[in-house]
Amino acid sequence: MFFVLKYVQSETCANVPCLFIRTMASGTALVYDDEMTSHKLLWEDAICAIEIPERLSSCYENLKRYNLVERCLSVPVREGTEDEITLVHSLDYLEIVKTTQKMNEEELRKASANYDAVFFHPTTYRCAKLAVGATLQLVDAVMSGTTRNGMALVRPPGHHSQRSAANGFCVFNNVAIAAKYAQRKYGLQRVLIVDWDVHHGQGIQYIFEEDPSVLYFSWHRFEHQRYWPCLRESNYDAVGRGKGMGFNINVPWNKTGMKNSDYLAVFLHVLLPVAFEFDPEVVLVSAGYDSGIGDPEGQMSATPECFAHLTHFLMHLAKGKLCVVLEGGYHLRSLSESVCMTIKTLLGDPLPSLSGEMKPCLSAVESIHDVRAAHKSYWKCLSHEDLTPLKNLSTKSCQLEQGEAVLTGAPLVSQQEAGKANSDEATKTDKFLELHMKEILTVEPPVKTAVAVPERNVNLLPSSVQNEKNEDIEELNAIVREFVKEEKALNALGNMLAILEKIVKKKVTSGLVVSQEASVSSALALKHCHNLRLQKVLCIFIGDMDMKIDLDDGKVLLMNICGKPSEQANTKYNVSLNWKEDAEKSTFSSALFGFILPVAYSYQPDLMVIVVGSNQTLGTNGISMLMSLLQGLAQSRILALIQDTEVQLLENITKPLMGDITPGFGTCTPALQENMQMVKKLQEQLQQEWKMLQCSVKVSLTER
Ligand code: Q9C
Ligand code: ZN
Repeated sequence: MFFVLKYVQSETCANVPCLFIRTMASGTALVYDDEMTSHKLLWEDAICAIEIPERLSSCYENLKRYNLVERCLSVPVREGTEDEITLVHSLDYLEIVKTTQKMNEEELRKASANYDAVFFHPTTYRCAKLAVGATLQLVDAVMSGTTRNGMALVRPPGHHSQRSAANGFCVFNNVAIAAKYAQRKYGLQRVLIVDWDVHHGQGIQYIFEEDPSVLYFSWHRFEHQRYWPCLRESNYDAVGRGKGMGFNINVPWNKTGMKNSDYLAVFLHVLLPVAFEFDPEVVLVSAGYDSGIGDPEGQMSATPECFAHLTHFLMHLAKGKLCVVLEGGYHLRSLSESVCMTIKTLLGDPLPSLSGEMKPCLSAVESIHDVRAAHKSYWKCLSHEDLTPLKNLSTKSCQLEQGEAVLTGAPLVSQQEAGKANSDEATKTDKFLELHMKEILTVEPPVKTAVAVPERNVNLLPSSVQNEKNEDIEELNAIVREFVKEEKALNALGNMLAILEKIVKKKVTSGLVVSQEASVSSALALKHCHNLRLQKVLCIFIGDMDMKIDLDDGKVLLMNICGKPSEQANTKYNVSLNWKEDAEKSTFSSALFGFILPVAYSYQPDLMVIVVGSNQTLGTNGISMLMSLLQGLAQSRILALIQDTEVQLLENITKPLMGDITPGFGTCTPALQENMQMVKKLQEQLQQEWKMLQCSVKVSLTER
């Protein structure tokens, strides 16, 4: 690696204090009551046997083990009222469920048999009311501003239940009721429901199918309609009906074994662009963890930290108002670790890096392609794509042949054999997770953000700052001297290196430096990263970059986002995004989700250096959004360098660094045509190098 500086310009040396900012208090509600463990299966039933009380208690135990319970605001449960339940369900159905309280086992069996995959217990009615009430308590805590976000751990789950029917372990539709309740009580116009359970929440789909005020997203194991509940309307072409067209998004998984990169690809290329365009006022998650590794139902491979990343993305919508509600999840260890990752993320802890190969599988890319094609005419963010659905839906692969048996994916072996194979599988996952969690959960730095800014800019920083002295500044100044041969900027650059070392030594998570010459500072920072033997550094330079970096060894990936087109051709490790300033102040989300994040996640950096130079073209919103969403990478290790002429952006950069997620990004008007074209061209150029860019099958089919 080798740097050429075009020029080195020096200014007077400002007195640069080094300040430290501690983590801000976070507000995460936890709604839980062990009374919801009383609902249980009283007879033998192979299908329902997995929905056990320990699903709830093991989550809570694991939260205690990680000291997460004490960090949350404990919110008591209550019963959902009849008025609340009938926001979604018929009175007749409510009365039927009510009658199960007084039934004997024989009667309970009979009542259960009226529905598909459901069991009633004498306490089911009470628990189902608590599950509704717990969810509404969470909505109240978040909507009233008592907490920023939170999670409700509930049983029975809700997303399969329908207006007049229980279904798939679900009695009352907790999340659907919550959406209606939030709209009524808080006058909301737009609610987003994200259903990451591995099953299709057909109950939620039916309830909001014609309602454009509720955007419902679900991914689900589908296997060309062979997987339960085997519904035609679970496919990607069910986009909503009437006024609700475009507001129902189904992503069918046609293969099992979907992994972190497949889930990430769907978020980046389908959910997030649409969700940011929709601009919800609250986000509700139907959080089933049967989409996680080891689950006997889902048969997928997503590891617990994947749920941290999914949560993190959603925390940036709706000014952070995020309510996560438990649905399925049947491998106890996988479920409870994933729940802990979700709550840690809600609390604002740095995220573990997403593990595994960052390349979506062909089947996932096909599903993504189909969903994007199906929704192209409803969402501006997809409208520029030249997408046609891959298959004519009337063809064989998507429909069951007449008389064809419905297979659930289980091999044709005896129940006993299958049971043994399942428990072997479960033990294997237990062992894997034991090790995996030790690997990904590293000790967190005691300080969140270190700052070096000139005295005159301190007032631009949030108030909770703390002074700290730099040791070893002389030693570092020697390195600076070697690099710039100038005395004036010595202390400023020395301080920058001190902060960089603190990040690498995990004494702080991130750093912020105001610099007189951003190009010089960043070149020096990258050189020092090299000295410190960092393997992968992602450098995003925003604005005019007055340095030339010769990169070829993959240790630095440079993206320059600027208004002027670059004369240099793009290469794998040196990319120029020519982003034109936009009078409409349109968001930058097409570049962010369509290019920057896919490339960054493909690269999996150990550290990020984010530089804001002069003439940046992203605007304050664009910069905030970029800084916020990059926090999911490199365990939030970011060194931010800001040209001193751009200090008005200090707040937009510092707040995301500190994990302050409250600012909204505003409405997402479509980007300029030329910006859209630029992103598309880059995607095409680099999708063989950075596989997370792949979201369409036309180019990649043969070359993969
Ligand atoms: N052959 C939830 O995860 N499986 N419900 C039925 C029939 C039912 C899942 C299999 C799975 C229900 C909330
Ligand atoms: Zn499920």
